[in-house]
Amino acid sequence: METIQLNIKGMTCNGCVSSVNNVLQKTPGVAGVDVSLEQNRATVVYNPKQANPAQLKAAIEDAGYDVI
Ligand SMILES: [Cu+2]
Repeated sequence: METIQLNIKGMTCNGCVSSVNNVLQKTPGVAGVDVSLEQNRATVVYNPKQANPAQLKAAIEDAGYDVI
């Protein structure tokens, strides 16, 4: 397992946090997600054999947020 922190732009409320949480948890290979509204950050634990940072970033962007 690997852990990555992604800085996210565009989250304004707990609904946004839930959206980001959901898309990340639906991504194959993701084992754990923690999204912080205060820090505008998602911490993701993933299996590098099944997921990669580009896929995680794409999932967040597809949900309507920017990864910076
Ligand atoms: Cu929101």
